[in-house]
Amino acid sequence: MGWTAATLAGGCEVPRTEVVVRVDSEVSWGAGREIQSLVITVRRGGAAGPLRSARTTVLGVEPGRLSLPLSVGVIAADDDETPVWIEALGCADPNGCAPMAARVAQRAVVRFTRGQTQELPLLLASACLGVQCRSDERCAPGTGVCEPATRAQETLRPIGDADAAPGDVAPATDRGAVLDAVADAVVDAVVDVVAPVDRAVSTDRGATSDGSADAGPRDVLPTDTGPMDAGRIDAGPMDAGRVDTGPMDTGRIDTGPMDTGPPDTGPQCSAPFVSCVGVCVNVQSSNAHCGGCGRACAGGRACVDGVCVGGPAYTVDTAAVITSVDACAAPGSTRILESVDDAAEAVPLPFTTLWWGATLPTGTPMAVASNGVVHVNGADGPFVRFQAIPSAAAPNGLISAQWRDLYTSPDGVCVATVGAAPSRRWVAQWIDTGVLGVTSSLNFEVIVHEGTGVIDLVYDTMSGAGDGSVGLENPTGTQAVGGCGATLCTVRSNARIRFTPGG
Ligand SMILES: [Ca+2]
Ligand SMILES: [Ca+2]
Repeated sequence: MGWTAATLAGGCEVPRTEVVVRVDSEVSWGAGREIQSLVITVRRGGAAGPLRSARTTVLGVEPGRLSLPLSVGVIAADDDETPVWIEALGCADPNGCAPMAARVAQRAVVRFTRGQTQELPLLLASACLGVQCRSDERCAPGTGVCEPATRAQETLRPIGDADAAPGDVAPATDRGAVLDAVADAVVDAVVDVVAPVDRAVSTDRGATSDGSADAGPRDVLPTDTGPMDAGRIDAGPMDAGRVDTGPMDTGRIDTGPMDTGPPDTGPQCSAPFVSCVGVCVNVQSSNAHCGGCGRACAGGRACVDGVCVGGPAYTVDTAAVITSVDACAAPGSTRILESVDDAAEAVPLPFTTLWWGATLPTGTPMAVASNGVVHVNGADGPFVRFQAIPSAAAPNGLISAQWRDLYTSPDGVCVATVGAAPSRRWVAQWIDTGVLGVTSSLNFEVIVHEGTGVIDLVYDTMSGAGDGSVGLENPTGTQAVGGCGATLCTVRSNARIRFTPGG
């Protein structure tokens, strides 16, 4: 830390090899909001590499909390050849969270460019809410699809090169939050230097007065003296959002005409960004605020040009009264997947129904998997242990009751068709299924209704259940509808979830 502090105080004229991580969020943040804390972890090399730093930051506009966007400098260590793995978790808990419990996460694996300071945007995108990517994957902010975290390299760009701005990402004009940091001091530095009461504006001033070594010409522009706020215009909507978010702004000298607008009632955002619960949100593309604040796209539909499209939406009802079916005792029942780990067996659907807006014809193979999921139009064979939904990675088109690494008991899974046409139900019932490595007994069933496309998930005893993927994934893996307010959750015993098409 001594070295770091000296650098900050004295300024350093030597070009640094550095990545400035700029964490921002489309999801509402702050006390009582969807994201209450941020966990930033930096590792050397990759997801399994040595830990450089990990720090939880409480978010909010109140004293003692920090605002977004938040920038963290990561300086190359002795060897700048080794990439760094960076993870930002948005947590519902103010005390931080584990990756599996994060409301939204973003990751990057990037390489340094020697002698250059580059900015890395890490956006906690609304499209990524509830999306669980692997630790070596990032969530594409526009689509919510998991992809290799190394793709983040394409989003890096040199700081100070305004023309390089792709337009949707704000340049780092607010260098005040950009901190020197070495090795384990990385995130510590954020907390040490950005004092809790410092917020956007005062932080910017700090940078100027610090004479921060690498502050380019744009950095020394006074923040708010010009009527047009010219020094910040190219900072993009998310930067604009920082200007007027809280009480610290009252000390600003805001005499320009552009500042006579709504006084401190929320961020001033440039179209198509709109201030929703204190954050500038692109209402043309935000799934949580589509066409206006709070207008969420249901059922895995996507926000395109301010309208929810895709679908069809499924209505999710967790209060439906659904009677479980004893599939093992039903006439014509078959028992499959006895005492297996990662396997699937395809069973033909005995009737026609609907599936994501299309007809699912009689005879469609329903691949029942030991890992608590049915792959619609799937095949026999080994089966993937776990994936978040949606994920464009195969398999796609899933009814996920409790998808995780399970193994079946000697009782296996019973499959049966009950009732009479045109109201038959196809049932797959897992009996006393175990979670690998956990004392557990999971009993649950998937029920597909004839004709209507209604799908029920019915749970009996779920002893030892942990988080699993729960919900429906569409046939291309681009959309999912979660069964428990999310697509990843721990299901309680006796829960009922009904998915009805066309919600
Ligand atoms: Ca398994
Ligand atoms: Ca998939």
